[in-house]
Amino acid sequence: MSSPFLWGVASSAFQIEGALDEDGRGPSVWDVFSERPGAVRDGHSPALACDHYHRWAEDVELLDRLGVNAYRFSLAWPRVVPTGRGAVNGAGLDFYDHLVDSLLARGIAPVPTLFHWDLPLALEEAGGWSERDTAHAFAEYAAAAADRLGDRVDRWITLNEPLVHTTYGHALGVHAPGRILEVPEVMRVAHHMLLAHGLAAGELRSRGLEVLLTNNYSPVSPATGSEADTAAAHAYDTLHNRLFTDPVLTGAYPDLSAFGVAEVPGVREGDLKAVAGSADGLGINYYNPTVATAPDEGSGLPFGFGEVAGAPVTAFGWPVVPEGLGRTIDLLRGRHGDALPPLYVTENGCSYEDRVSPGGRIADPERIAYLEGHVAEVEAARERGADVRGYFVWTLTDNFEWAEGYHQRFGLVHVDRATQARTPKDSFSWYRDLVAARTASADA
Ligand code: GBH
Repeated sequence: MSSPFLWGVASSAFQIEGALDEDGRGPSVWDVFSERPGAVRDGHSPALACDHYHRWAEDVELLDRLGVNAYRFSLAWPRVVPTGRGAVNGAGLDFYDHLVDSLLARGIAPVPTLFHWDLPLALEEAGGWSERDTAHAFAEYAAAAADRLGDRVDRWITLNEPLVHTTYGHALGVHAPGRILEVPEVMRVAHHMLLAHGLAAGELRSRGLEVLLTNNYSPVSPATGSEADTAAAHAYDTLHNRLFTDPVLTGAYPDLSAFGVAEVPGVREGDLKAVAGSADGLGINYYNPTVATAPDEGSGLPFGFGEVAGAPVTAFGWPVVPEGLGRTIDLLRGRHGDALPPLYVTENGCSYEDRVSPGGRIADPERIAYLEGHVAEVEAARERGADVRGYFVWTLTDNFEWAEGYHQRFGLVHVDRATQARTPKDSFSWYRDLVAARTASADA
């Protein structure tokens, strides 16, 4: 019997857990970055987040009510290895151990991500992702996590969106660790993250486990047919859709000359071998497509951003274009053919302002329309022959949205910031019904 299509939701440790000082967790880059004045909108603190560390059983109940057969969450590296390298914190692993058991008892497949941006601070203080050692530390942490949970969890995601962590965290400085490096040094960070993925994949596979890498993808069009806009779109595509994908599928970096990089710094003999063929599946995080324009003068980037014409936007200002998800899947298939492993949509979702009605009901028709459109794209792509094996909504509960603090609400479940009360939105019932219908027809 082939395994069933995964219908799930996704979350990440730092965005929901809180309890930053409990049971031996060490500090992460986000703990300190979020305290920098101006780093997080209105100075919102991640200290409590959704208090999931204490309310996880209630959140698993919500998953049960939702009827999903998979849950993507992340392990906090600083809980498992508080100083990044060396001693493993058993109490940190206990938390995920209980979570996994509780999910399995309800027929929900746990899909853990090992790194969703919360690097142990001690590693950052030793140079972070600029240091090759960080990749080795990650592989050791992956091994420790797999040794504890691998008897019950067979599918693992190594990194979440290494591109966002690389660029937002090390080039733009708007995410932790808040560094602003020159382009070649940014590429060194990228390489060490890819190497980390490759080394961790080796550890996981040697234990008989399946390895996924999750990237954010965005299909891009030039604003006009001009040569300059076309070159800009090409550069954006290389960065977003190839930098963290081509080496994993083909063992080679794409041409980075648009970024003034002839050779990626830090690449040693054997590195690309460790990375080539290192994914049994690719995770796609898709939110919106991009329109590229020639860069503004002195921008330092080989592209600028245009408007996605005619599309409504979410509260975050992101255009809503479901077809972009189908386009993304087709782009990867067209580009990589037989080298493309099975695909999983590991994140898809949108933020909207609350509309709490007097009875306490939360109507979010825009979210339902967004998800409906994107699910239809996944199903149409499968009919065209794409091997897509899962779809995960970002996210279960409204949570700490990085530099936006609690301003962007992506949840199927509303969280009252003052009381932590969870209230399922209309989209929760809509998704529950969809999952029930799809899983029933799969059983038939
Ligand atoms: C993901 O990142 C993260 O994995 C997750 O932690 C986060 O909470 C979630 O998405 C929601 O943000 O400028 O209009 O072209 C998302 C990565 C990068 C997707 C920026 C949208 C640009 C929108 N995002 N991107 S736009």
